[in-house]
Amino acid sequence: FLPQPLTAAIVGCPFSGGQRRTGVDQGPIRLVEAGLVEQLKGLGWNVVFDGHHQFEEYNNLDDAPIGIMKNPRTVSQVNRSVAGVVMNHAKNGMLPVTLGGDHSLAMGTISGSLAVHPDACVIWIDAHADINTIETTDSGNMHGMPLSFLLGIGDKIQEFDWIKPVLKPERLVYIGLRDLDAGEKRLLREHNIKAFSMHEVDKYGIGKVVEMALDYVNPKRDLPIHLSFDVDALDPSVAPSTGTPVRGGLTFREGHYICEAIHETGLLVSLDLMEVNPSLAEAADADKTVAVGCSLVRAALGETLL
Ligand code: B3U
Ligand code: MN
Ligand code: MN
Repeated sequence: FLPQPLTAAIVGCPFSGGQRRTGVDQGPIRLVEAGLVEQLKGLGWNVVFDGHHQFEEYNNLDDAPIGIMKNPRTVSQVNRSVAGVVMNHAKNGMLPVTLGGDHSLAMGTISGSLAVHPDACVIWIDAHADINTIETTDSGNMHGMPLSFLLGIGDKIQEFDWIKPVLKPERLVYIGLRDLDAGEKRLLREHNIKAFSMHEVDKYGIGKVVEMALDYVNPKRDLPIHLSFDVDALDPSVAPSTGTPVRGGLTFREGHYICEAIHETGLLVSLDLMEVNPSLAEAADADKTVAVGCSLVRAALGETLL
């Protein structure tokens, strides 16, 4: 789906308004400082660094909660802008690599990439399902909600009118889940959404799980793929510096295997790496999390072990 020569557009999104903890806005800055742009060039990609988007015009919105959703107007407007940026890169034949920032940003990245690749499937790697609606959310944090907007599930909220329900439930698959709210479990069942939790990773092994996930969402291996990788899918021993770590996660190799296997399909058109928060841990743990973030992106863009 991508023209040669292959070009990646790195979109820095230092945005933290979809959750409570500061510092996740430093994620993209640290990933780029660690040399991600050069590393991808080293793999043979042309790389356009699109800068760190500041979203200044949305910093001082009058933004009272809607229901218990926090910063709703800011989250909405930031994502509207991200959607435009990602869409333009995709239209220009590039592979957008969006660096978060919190995972509410997927409202924008997926809206943008599916505007250009309407039959793309979404592979969502996360400890969490991020599918809460205004009715089900307990925290009000919008990084736990992006998929409900993209799927068009839950009460319509005027402030988010611009988000079209571009994602069909049968085009979404999860890997790595292990911390779902009761309401989210119900939504997955009601909408028949395919998920491979850590239980299935343990049972079948990561190789089989990725194959089953692709068989479900991309049976003929002919649809574009948007990969949305929340670094908290990894075990906290591997990626400690993230806002909501949950024990029992993917190993270093399991996380990389997912990225490598998706690269091998040749179908990847858009990638998110989200929730790297370098301020939450000792410096060494932050460095470790930034380094693993860079290496996941390299694996998804073709780095091999041999
Ligand atoms: N499901 C919970 C917790 C959560 C979701 N995403 C993260 N945490 N990172 C919620 O707040 O919606
Ligand atoms: Mn997430
Ligand atoms: Mn998560």
